Amino acid sequence: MARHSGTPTDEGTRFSALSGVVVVLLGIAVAVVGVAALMSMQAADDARDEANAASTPPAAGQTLAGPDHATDHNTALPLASFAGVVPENAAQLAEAHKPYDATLPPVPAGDLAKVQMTLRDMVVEIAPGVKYSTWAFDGHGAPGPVVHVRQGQTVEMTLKNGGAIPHSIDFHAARIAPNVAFRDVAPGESFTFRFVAGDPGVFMYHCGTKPVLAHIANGMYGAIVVEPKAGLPPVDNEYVLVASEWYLNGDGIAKPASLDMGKARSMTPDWTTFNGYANQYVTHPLTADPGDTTRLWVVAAGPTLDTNFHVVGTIFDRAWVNGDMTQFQRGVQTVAVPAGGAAAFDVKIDDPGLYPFVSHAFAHVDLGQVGLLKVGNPKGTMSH
Ligand SMILES: [Cu+2]
Repeated sequence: MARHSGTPTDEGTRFSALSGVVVVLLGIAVAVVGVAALMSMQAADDARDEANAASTPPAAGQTLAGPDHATDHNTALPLASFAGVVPENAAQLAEAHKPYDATLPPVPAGDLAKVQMTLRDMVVEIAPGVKYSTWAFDGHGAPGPVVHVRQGQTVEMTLKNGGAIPHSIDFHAARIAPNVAFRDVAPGESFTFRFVAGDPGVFMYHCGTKPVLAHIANGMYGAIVVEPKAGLPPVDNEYVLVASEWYLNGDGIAKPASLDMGKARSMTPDWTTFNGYANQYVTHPLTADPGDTTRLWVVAAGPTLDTNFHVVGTIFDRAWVNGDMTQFQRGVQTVAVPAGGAAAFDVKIDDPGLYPFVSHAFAHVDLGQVGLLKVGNPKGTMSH
């Protein structure tokens, strides 16, 4: 930054005193010196003003003009991606991360299944060292808790809003007037409604408050499994996987990121995940014994993108496509699970090994929607 040799007032005083003594003797010469001094003062002032302008951010609503400055409303700018941006110690952080428990919880006894969730605004990690400010069902981060009931049970849902703005909960497993049951719950309030889980399957639940895109993108989603009354073929392990994507307005490393609505609208996520955290079941695999049949309940929460579910190294023995529990397909390799939809899969695996489960739309794998089913206790790693 340019600096004055003195303040404008000092400079002016000195000039006046000097000119008073020598004006008669030097006449024009002094006038030339004086003009030069004034010009240099003016140049220094201009330089200072320019430096100040460059270092001062524009006021709200004001834009910087000129070819070297982008305006703050230039929607033609490309969206900055933070895909794969993690701190240097990401590997240790991934190890230290406690994975979301994918195990299907048991069905509660009796005819009434009481579910209580308190919505909280909280910061969670969505990838190693990557923090995000979520709106979280039941203080879980994303997804919310898995609800597991039996067909015919009544679900009594109580949503308490501990957050800063209104929220709601929409169960895809319910046949109910949404304007009544899925209504907005104001901050500090609690709301209870009931529905009969009459249709078996696996369903999404989510906040339905407008704009729904923002509420789902901020982590307000989860899975409900409605076990058919007649039961299903017995299996050895059951896991729930909720696929979703995250749209970040920063890398989330130095400070938590929050939603970039422009990216959410243009469907360009920074991370895609199973159960809310990139690659968590690569570092902490789901497990099975050789010969086990494992059931995977998969929900695609979106908010917008589908999941093309595939398990590498095997073929689905049973695939309840679209969560239709009245029939299953056999010998299927990949099943599209639409955003807002779900499906269930059985895989019987005899050979010990590491079996990746992925969205086979491989950009999803690159962004973190991949995990491992570890069968037996094999050595080595799997590159997916
Ligand atoms: Cu909400």
